[in-house]
Amino acid sequence: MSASDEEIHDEYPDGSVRLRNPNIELMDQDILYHLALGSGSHDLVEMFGDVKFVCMGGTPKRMEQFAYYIMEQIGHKLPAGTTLQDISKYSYRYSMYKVGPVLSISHGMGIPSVGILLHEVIKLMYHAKVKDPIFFRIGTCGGIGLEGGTVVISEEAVDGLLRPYLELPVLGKLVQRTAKLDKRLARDLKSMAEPSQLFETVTGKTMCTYDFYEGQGRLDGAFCEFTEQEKLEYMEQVHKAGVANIEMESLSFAALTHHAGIKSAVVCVALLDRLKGDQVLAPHEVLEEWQERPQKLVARYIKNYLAMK
Ligand code: R2B
Ligand code: URA
Repeated sequence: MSASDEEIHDEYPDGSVRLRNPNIELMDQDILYHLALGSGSHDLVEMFGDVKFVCMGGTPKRMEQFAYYIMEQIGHKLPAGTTLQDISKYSYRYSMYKVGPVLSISHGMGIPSVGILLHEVIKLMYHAKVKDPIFFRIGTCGGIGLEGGTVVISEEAVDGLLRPYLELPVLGKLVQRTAKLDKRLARDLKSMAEPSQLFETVTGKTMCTYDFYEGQGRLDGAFCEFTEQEKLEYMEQVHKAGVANIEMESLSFAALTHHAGIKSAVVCVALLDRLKGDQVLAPHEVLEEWQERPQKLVARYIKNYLAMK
């Protein structure tokens, strides 16, 4: 199906998650291997039926911190005598925490890692009969012409050739999936950024690459076969095309959520300005505080949403 055909069949009217795979219904059970869950071994409706928000970020630690933070923000109380558990602990791949209607999951680094996770989390939503979930990626990035600490809300994801779709070889042919994010969600998130806040929040296109070093035009990898001048010309070129930041998951995140009919947004904090350098030089404590910024914005959105219910 081409990208334009896809737009026509965009929404599922009842809000259910679209699997687009007739095989799953016919299987006795579906093992979500990398989550250490299964439709036969777990009551997924009972465990996850009340989920509304799925928040993903790179590292297990950050997503555990986010789980505690959102718990405090939405005033969620765990059942007496229980503590927060990593539901996917025995996958030894990803970490997943559930705080009321919020799932907080680590996705690792790069398109392959987030892609595998998304297949399984989308199926999880389907098995759990969740309606209209909203997915967020809260992460880090390199800014282009932006100071470290600036928060970027993605309007659209593009690849290293500025193409707005994910391209994946399937059975020897290239399949293209539009990498669309929800415009309204991005706008609503932007409106959550208070002018009084001590950091800047901007919107722009996000360039998603397959590599942190050469793929992002860094001069400091183990290999570099271009000059600083060539790097800067490329950065200026993508900047002019509307790219505000560079990271490694948004293309798959946008493409797979859109394909499943799920609203999604990407909110990342810039760790450095790529026009000024390549190395992440900010001290550990500063990086820690910066990484809380996308969490704060998304938590505010979730809190507001729940307050209006
Ligand atoms: C941002 O940070 C990671 C690379 O350091 C990668 O996962 C990304 O998108
Ligand atoms: N993550 C990236 O992918 N690139 C950066 O420059 C910083 C964080």
